[in-house]
Amino acid sequence: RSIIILAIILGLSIGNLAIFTSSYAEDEVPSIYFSDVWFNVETQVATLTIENHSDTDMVLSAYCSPAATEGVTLNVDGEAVDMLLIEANSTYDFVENNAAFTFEGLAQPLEQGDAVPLLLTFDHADDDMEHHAERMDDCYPYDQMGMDEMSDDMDGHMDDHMDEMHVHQQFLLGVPALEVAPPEVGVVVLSSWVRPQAPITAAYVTFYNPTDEDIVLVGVSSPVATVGEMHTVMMENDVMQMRPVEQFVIPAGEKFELMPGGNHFMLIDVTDPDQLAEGLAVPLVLVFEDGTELTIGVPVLSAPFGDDMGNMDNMDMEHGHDGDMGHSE
Ligand SMILES: [Cu+2]
Repeated sequence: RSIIILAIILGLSIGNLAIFTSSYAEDEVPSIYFSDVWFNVETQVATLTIENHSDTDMVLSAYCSPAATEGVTLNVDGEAVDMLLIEANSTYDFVENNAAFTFEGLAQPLEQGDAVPLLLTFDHADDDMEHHAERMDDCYPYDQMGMDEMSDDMDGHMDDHMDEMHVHQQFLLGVPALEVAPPEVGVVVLSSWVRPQAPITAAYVTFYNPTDEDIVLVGVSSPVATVGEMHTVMMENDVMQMRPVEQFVIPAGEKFELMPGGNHFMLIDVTDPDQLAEGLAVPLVLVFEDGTELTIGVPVLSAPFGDDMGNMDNMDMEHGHDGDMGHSE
């Protein structure tokens, strides 16, 4: 958010700017979101479904992953394409359109139990093509990329495009490597992150339930930790305490946001701390009331994506902080 404010201040004085944002108002659901996100271990390609709920045609203009050291390639009908048009109020299903992402330069083929980050950048389709983000093969650290792109834009195109404002929307996805397509669960993952910590870490997911029935989550686990728990935070005798809960209810038609200082997933007894290094992603298995299990990928980050400056209020609530908050099992 600080970057956006900075960009607006710069924009007022310079008259031209590019804004990268992944954030949206607290209660709002973003106009673009994703489902069926997975990397097929057999074909070694990633597919997803993109829903554009805005009245604006959008272009998927850039895509990259720290795991793909030689870049991410987007193929449609076997042909490499640079951009993908996602029309206003439409859904683009990669499988139906014979589209797929290939991760070039992976250290080794992905297997079930792996997950990789994928950064997607969208522009308005009617923007000047010059302003569309460059292909970004060097993807990490994510926050610096936004800044570089912004300054490139201001240096390179300032004279040509005075008084224009271009809004780029960026989304950092986690892509789980799976043997079979993920099941339909009705719930959408809007964003997620897990802290680069061991032996105990916390994961935060923002869910959206577009259906007209509540969806109940009854369990969580991850191959990177021995135990997964769902926790809530409550005040007891003026002390913040985390307590395990049996379920999280994702209300019909609403967002349900896990966050530091609130509801969260706790991964206990991390088996391989190297897997929880910033810039990677880990799988998280969500178990729903009807027994359906959905594996998602969760990027490893020390702060939510798009929140580059962190949040001082949240810092005090960090797990492992030697303060007032403790576990009471
Ligand atoms: Cu906890």
